Amino acid sequence: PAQIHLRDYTPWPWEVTRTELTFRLDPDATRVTSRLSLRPRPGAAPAPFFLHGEELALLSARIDGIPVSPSVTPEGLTCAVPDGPFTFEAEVEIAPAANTALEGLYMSNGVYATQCEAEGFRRITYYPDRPDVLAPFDVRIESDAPVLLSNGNPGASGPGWAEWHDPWPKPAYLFALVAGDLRAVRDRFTTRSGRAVDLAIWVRPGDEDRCAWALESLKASMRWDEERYGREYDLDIFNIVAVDDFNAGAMENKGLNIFNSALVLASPDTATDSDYERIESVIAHEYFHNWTGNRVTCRDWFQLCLKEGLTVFRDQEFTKDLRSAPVKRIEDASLMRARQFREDGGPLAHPVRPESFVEINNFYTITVYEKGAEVVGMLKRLVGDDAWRRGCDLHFDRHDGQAVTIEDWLSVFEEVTARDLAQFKRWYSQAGTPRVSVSEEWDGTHLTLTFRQSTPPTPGQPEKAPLVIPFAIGLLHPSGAELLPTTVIELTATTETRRFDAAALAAAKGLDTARPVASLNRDFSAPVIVDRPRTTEENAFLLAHDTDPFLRWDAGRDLARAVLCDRATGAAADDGAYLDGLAAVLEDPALDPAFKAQVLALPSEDDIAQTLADRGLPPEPLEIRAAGETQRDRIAARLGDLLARTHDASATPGPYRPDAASAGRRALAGASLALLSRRDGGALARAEFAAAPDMTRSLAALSALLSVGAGAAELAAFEARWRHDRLVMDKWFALQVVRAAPAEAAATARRLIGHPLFTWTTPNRVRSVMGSLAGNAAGFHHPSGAAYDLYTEGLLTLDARNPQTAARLSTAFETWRRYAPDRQAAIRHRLDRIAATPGLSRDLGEMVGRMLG
Ligand code: BAL
Ligand code: ZN
Repeated sequence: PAQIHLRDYTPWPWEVTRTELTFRLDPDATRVTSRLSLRPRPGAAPAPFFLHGEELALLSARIDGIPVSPSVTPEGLTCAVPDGPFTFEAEVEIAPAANTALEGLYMSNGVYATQCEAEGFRRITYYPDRPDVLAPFDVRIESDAPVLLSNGNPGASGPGWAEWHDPWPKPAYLFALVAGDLRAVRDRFTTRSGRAVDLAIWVRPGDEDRCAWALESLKASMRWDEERYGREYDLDIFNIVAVDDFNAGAMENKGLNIFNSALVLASPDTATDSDYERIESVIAHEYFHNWTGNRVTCRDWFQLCLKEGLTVFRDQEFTKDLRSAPVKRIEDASLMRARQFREDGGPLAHPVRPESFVEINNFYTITVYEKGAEVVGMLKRLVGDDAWRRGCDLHFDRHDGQAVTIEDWLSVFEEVTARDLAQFKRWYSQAGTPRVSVSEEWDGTHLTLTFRQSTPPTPGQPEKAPLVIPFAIGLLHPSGAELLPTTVIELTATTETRRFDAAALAAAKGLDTARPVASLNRDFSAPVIVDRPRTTEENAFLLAHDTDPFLRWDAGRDLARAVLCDRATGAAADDGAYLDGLAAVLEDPALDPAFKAQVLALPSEDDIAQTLADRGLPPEPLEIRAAGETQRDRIAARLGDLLARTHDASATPGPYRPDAASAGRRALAGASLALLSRRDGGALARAEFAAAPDMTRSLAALSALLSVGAGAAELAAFEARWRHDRLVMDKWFALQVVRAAPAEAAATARRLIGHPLFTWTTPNRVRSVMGSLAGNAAGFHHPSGAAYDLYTEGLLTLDARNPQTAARLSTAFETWRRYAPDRQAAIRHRLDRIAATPGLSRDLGEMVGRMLG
């Protein structure tokens, strides 16, 4: 299949001044009539008139009302057209019920729904399906379904039909249509300029009582975007629809967001604290796209990070404002290290703005989204809050209604700051995680820090140039006092040196002169690996004294990582400082329970595997699992009484409330319970499960039980109670696989695939088994190879139905080269088998090809 390159971009030679669509809905034979008003783009070079179209049956076509016979291929149609303005009309037939790929128009539980980003619209009708072609849309839907929705504002309607008009020009990827038997939960929002907006969340009958949180989150998002960015909503109505079958989390279609139901529906009985937090942030993310993505969109798909990195950054800011900023920063940094560094260091590494692709769906990645957000965060740090806001205002003013590039985005900041961002732009074009190694020299009064940056080669990019790295540091006196408060150093050259007069800094505080401890990359100010191994003493000191919460957590994490790596490699492990540090954190009444819960969690098995691989030691997943188990036993044995007190003190009596403070207490109670279960065989967890007042505590107790090999009766009781509830059952499927012992993980997953409620057609259910199997590292990599086989079979089964989700899940194999030769050979064998399968999708084919390199 062909590679598409950024360098080949050319604008489309025509403009669409209006798009009119009529849908006559039918599960097996939907008729779509389109009427496009077109005119040549001024100055465009002559080119054949081509419209994208895939899996469409073309029934008729007309130009200016006269029938024509376009030449049709599997990718689209071409046709001779007049030199001046003209109309192109087509009638096509499509079959939504047979669409299991969930791209274009499909059906989920009898409801018609669409997913057009990135290139799904071409499965609906013939169209210039590219983000730089924008048009106002008029849509008419004919169907006996009781609810008929599309983008924009509602127009006329009658029995069996409804019209919608979207005045804001948009690309086809933002088109949406929904039709079915749905119920609305409604509210209203008045914008700061006084415009009344109707809000509605549309759900399946029976789900109405699970919409309150999403509505609250939506109103909070609308208010926040007005206050923080001066951005108001711009239509009379904002609709959100929940559907069960959805490839991703949600989609920001103009005025008609479509969500995976798992990211809308919440009640205390059925959703956990993490679900509540995630719903809040995804509702915000999709809403924020109304300006960053919809009003200002991307010129081409290489610019995806323009809208995604920026919108993730905005949703992160929103969560920080509503909840705990330090805890959110720890969560985001953990995700970067656990998942993005892994992508950036493996065969799938690509720049935040890729330069070529085969299938754009394969580039909705953690690099584009989360590293893209980190790059935006660094830009804000470098230009400062004031210039940041002025630059954003200028971006919105200048580019409203346009499809633009990263160059356009950066140029507004160059303009408001008179700063040259050419070197900064390398963050968008250069893949790989930079390393900053730091060496120290102490002469008795001055501390000299030398920073050396380097970025390892990545596929297609053997050479790397230095980046602009905003590196936040602080200095601490050995007494624990802060000598140098957080200071951002801009690293631009390969090697840079900074000298600090520690004696003067100490004297100013009335302290004696002593070698300070450096606190590096505070607040995770840059998404880099800091190469400056800290001693156990330094980590213990920073965990106890740093003023930067991220660094405190990071120091604790380093202590745990060192102990686990030692255990996993058979070296003598000394966990004294780690256990003392944990005890001090738990005892500290000034610390936020959510922060304590973060410190109490061990690094993931993947984190340890990556750390060992970085040291040139092939990781052994079973040894890593055993190291974690031993360490948890030791924490429970040594801190058991403190954990029991922590657990009891974290109780949240009274009705469930999803606020951050209550959720933090439940997180700490849950983490303590899991460790306490190692002492009491699950007695306390069993009691808590029986009395659990909400899903957060029910699931925490069940998880604790399964972790110690108990919980069979509770698992059965959970299933009996929740069998009818697809979202809760996803948790039931997932937990068993995640918590399965290594030798049993594949068999557990295989058994669940045979469960009557398992289906390959609902991505959430597939992820709950397959994704969870990949997440159980010791089970996935068990030497029997049983999980590799099951996973390979699963990917192939799924690929025949849903290539996009199959391709995403295939990333479970991306780390294969970090393992010992026998395991590498075992995984390679499975990748080869997938690659050799006839009829493999373009999506999965590209991913496997890149992994095999
Ligand atoms: N645009 C795809 C879904 C999202 O990132 O919001
Ligand atoms: Zn997004």
